[in-house]
Amino acid sequence: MSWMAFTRAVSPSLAACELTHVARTPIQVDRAVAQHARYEDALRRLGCAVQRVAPAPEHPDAVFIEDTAVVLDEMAVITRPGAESRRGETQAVALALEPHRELRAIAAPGTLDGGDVLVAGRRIFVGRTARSNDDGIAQLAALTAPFGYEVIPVEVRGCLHLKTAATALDDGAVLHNPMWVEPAAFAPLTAHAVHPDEPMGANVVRVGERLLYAEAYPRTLAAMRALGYDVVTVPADELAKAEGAVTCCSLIFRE
Ligand code: CIR
Repeated sequence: MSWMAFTRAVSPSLAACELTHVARTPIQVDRAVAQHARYEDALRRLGCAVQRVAPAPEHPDAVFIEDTAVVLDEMAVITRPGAESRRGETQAVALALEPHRELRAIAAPGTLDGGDVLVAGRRIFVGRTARSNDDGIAQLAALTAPFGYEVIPVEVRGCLHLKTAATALDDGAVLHNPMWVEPAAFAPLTAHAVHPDEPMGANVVRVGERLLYAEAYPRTLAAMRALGYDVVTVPADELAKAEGAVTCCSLIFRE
């Protein structure tokens, strides 16, 4: 078994990105491009074959490819992003995924962002947010139920996506920020909290047993390592100015 990571180039128009909970500050696109390249290198070091989907320079948020699809072992679901400005991002991702998975799609009036979809084993936790509505969540549940997945809606408050508030460390544990999501929502999984000084630190990429994390959250990093997790870090602060975290920049799946 091998791992594949789809990524997408940082658009020159990144500074015109959607922003919801993050104040707009100047974004240095060159710096974001350099951080993105280091992120791709780190994915390779974790064992992923990295493939870039065709760039979409007209879409400021295209680098955040995670939002455009939910890729499971058995199939993939092309999303219908909650932000209208992002709907044109999905077509090229569907084309790139087609050789790898059978595809399904979320249809109007459903909306779903991949950033709201947290898969842990056969459980799929989905954030109810401004980006993902009940219709989109119900469609995802109907599409994945035949493969034995259970979709569990989760209330999220104060941040963009469920995965801003919580991500999986393994199939039995999540890292979360209790300000934005109730740890009980993930029961029976163990919920570890971020360090209170690092509210944006709940987003971690998982490649099998190994984790990729932003270097900006050293206290939470130390806690993860103390729990025995194997974590590599990358700089990601320029992409964070566009309200994107590490999971947002890839679609990772088994080949
Ligand atoms: C947006 O608001 O859509 C982008 N500026 C950030 C998307 C981040 N994606 C993610 O968390 N999965």
